[in-house]
Amino acid sequence: MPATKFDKESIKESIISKLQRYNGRSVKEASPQQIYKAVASTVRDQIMQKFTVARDERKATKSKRLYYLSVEFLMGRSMYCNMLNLVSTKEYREALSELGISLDSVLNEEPEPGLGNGGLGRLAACFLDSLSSLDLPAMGCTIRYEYGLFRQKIVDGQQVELPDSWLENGNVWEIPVMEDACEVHYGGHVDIVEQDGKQKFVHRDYYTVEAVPYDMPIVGYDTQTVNTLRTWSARSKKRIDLNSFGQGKYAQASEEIELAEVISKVLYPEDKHYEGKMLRLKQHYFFTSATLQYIIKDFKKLHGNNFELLPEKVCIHINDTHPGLAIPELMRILMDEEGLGWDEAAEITEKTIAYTNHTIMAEALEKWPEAMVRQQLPRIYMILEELNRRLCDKLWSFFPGEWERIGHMAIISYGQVHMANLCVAMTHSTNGVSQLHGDILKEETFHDYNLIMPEKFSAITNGITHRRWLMSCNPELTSLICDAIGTDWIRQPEQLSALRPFADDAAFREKFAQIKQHNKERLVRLVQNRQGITVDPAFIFDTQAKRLHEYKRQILNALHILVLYNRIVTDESFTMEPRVFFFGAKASPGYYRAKQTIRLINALADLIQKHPRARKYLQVVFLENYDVSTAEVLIPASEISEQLSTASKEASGTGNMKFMMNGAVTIGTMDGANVEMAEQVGMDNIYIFGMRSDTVRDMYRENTYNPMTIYESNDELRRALTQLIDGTLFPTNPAAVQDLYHSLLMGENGNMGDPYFVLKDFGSYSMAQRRMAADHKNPDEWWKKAVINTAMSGIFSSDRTIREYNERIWHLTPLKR
Ligand code: 26Q
Repeated sequence: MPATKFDKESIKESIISKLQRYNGRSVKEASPQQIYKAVASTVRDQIMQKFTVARDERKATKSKRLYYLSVEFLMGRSMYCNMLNLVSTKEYREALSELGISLDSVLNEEPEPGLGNGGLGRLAACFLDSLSSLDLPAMGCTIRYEYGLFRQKIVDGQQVELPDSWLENGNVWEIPVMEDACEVHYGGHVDIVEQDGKQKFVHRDYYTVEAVPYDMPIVGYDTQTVNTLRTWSARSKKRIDLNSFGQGKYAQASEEIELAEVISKVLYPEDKHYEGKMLRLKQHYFFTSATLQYIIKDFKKLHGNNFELLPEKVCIHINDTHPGLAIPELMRILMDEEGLGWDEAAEITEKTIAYTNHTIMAEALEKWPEAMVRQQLPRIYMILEELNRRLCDKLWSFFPGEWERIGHMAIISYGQVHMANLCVAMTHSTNGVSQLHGDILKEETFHDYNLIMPEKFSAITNGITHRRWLMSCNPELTSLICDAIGTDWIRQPEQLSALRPFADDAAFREKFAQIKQHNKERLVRLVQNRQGITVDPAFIFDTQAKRLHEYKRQILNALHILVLYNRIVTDESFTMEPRVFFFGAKASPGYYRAKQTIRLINALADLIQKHPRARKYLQVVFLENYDVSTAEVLIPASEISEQLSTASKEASGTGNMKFMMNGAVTIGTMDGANVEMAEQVGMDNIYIFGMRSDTVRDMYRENTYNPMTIYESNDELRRALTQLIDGTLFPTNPAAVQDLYHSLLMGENGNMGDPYFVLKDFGSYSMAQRRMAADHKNPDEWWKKAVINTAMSGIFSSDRTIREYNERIWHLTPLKR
């Protein structure tokens, strides 16, 4: 079949004809949603043409394929990035404009799939974009949550959560694949029976949930490769039948249906906080088991039963421990369904699966009560037990008699299944997400494993797709860059460094600053339309946008703003360049201190707004419902990027890279990827403050830190802290954030106060702010820094990250272009 063209005229025809056929409307009569759907399905037609070619190519060449398993994929909207990757933005823009439709208004009709909480989920999405753009065969696998991350509203200064029903109007980008539906089994018991002189394990009396896959195409930039994001939806095998209705069994049948379908109902909103919830365990097993069954089915189609070939033809990457049940599930399929022996199955499993760790925070480590796993997944539990027995035997030979050490390294100990230990012990690769994080994994988190299997450990620094986070969200800067250095950087983002000499070019800096101004005006319009808040685009735009967490220290920023406020209010001679502080952050609904921090930021915004002199110099804006689409407007408009985590706590950070790429200058700690950003731009072009990671770790060990000594010696800080509870911020309810206040000063249950060293780092932060404010007064120097930040951001493209994963771990061969 000859390929259909997608030039301007055929795009117009397609849109008109779809509106006619689906809606019986002309362009003029159609609703914005109808127009969105007609445009989106035109883009989809264009993608599908490539999709079939790519699928046939993979089948014909029997190329190795990566399966990237992640409980979150925070994709953001698809339409514009798809047009961009199809190299067709110009054609669509013109076609729509000739039909009298504005592209931007069409783009805003797309609901954002919020199938993730934060960094880990967004990283998975960036990886898919890079995999396709580098022609590497891959499939992303996850859960098709009916409700993604909650939508955030701010009511009376406080966060309120609303459901996110993103599928309400359907999803143009997905296709159900009924022939790949499969069953996932829970509960019941395992019988051991003899068959042909061999032991067989038979799972009985289980209950079944059906897994139905929906595939979403992932186009690469100007390539033939189209990969897939596969999302699994849970369905009951039971259908309501009219007989049961007649027999009065209707209620029971519908209860059973609901029980099954609840598995893919909603994304858990806890970011880095583990709780042993049974439904969550079922979710993890649900998509992992369905994916593994599909992997083996596809493998057998291409390669028959030659399972030694599996590690050569398949790699399974698990994004943190959440899909770690892939390990016993692969063992189960290979042994119970394909008849392999234990040793063979274990060897294949280890060679096929690789693992990335994303956090060292103790409260995020995934552990499951042993009894829960035994009851819900009896066969998986048996395999885990045997894996643990053999592992402990091996550990004993390294550490004879050291029970405690072995207990710490075991898969099952102290009544719990330790997913991180399972992943390190049973995969061939464990990697961290920045150099510093990789070192901490080796020296602390997995210290003893590193002693006996050092070859497994590596660090590959995270990255972001420059297609979404520069080309799509900042088109003006993109054309300025192309005018200056050509277009090679689009395929080889490290070549952005060719821009560096332009930092000394006054005319270039002028244009760079002008583009920032336009992006600031775009954000001003968004804030005005969405929240009715007026922002002056002449102010400096300073942003901290990320999940709300104590270790990320939004409160350090807030306390500093309060100190600035006090200087303005008490000293009539004090002036500063006017600055607006943007915050974007969702708090987990059950995380009390995080919610109090949101309350504090909003109270601070009010306090400043009410003071006639303060509001000339300061403004605080809390952006409601920070999501990918908001980030795409906020980041290009920001001049200062706040990256304040307590050193050692932020494994990498990826928001930091997005700001850098868009020419914001960072103020931050030596944590995560900030360290490598500082290496790239040099200390003159970043504002580094605070304790270093090793000092933080020493302080925890010594356990002698006392925030009260700082409280007593720093007058400005003490005053700001006092204002949290003396009615300055909350005149009618002075105790509103009392718990937060106490957490900064007093320890509890034997823990020290201020566990994230907010007071300890305050002085240093404040000095860095002073230096930055002084430097900003010199525009030539400032814009030079900004340009250098963009120029040196190329190595933080996820294309570089994916190339490294591929060279060191996956060894995939690119498909032919
Ligand atoms: C685990 C078990 C049970 C319940 C919840 C969880 C859970 C959920 C989410 C554990 C961790 C997360 C999220 C982790 C995360 O987003 N980590 C971030 O990963 C980014 C990509 O590597 C890094 O850049 C960030 O530094 C890191 O915080």
